[in-house]
Amino acid sequence: MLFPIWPDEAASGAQEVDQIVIGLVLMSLFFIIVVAGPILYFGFKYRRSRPANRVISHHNTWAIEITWTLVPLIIAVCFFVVAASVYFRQRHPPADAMEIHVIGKQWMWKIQHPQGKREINELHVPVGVPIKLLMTSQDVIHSFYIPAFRIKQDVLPGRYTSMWFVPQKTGEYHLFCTQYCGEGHARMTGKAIVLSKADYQKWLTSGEQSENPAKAGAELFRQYGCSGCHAGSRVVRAPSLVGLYGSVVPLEGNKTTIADDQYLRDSILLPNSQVVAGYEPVMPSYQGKLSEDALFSLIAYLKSLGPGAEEGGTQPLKYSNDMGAAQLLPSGSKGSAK
Ligand SMILES: [Cu+2]
Repeated sequence: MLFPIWPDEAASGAQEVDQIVIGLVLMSLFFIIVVAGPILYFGFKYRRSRPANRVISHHNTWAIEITWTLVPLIIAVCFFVVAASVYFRQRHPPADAMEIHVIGKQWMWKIQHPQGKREINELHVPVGVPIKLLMTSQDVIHSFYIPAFRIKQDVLPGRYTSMWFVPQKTGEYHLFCTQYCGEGHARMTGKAIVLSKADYQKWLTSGEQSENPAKAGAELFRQYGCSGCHAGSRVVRAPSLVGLYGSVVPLEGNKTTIADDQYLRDSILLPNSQVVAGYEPVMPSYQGKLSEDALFSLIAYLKSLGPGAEEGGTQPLKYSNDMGAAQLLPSGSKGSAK
């Protein structure tokens, strides 16, 4: 069993995180010595039994006071700037990152790759490719943590959270849930497996295959009657969903919002919470009717409806249906980038 004191640095950003941690420990050690050292020294020097000059000094001490205020301040601000820039980078995935869906539940991790392949408690990823995890929980709060990648993010019911990384070293690494989520919490572990690009392609096409999420979503879109209002021969006036993802949506009351994953999710489950300007709040809620999995698929389908795609899916859609596995890899991929 792997139990390293200091886990591998197996992903982008891991080194920077370690440098910050080491820097903070060294800085703390320095100040412990600077503060505790003189305490011990003066404690010894001026202890009651020793002859010492105990006359109170009236020297001007402003220089030393300014120094011990400014020096720690400058050090702290430097740490803040460096750590904030690392944090900022870790919060903003590149646009071409490969998106993998993660659903936490008591007590396992269900994972689906963009090509459709599913796995449980294992996360296979290709080395050197930016990976974005889009995560949610179907019951309580969990937290997805891969120590070797130095990333951790809470996984919440009713909400999407995400994180991203570039795996940099092939191998197997621990995967933990780090929020106490019930009796089986300690068993909610798994493995992150970093493969070479070729091995990842091989792994993707091996074993049981599932439909890719966008394609499954297109079927759900028809099955649940979404297309009745949002596409084709509309019976009810509803906004078109083509090119919606990532766009700015005008809302009632002169407000706007960005059509991100959370917006699409809320629009399906809580349609009256954000009504598009100029439309009636007539859409029924699908709360309780769609699994987290189905929601991911529907949203993947909506994302695939880029500008210029056929509405309603009567034509081959712009989603990467039947895409060659090679096209899943952003680097070197010739697939149609957005
Ligand atoms: Cu958990």
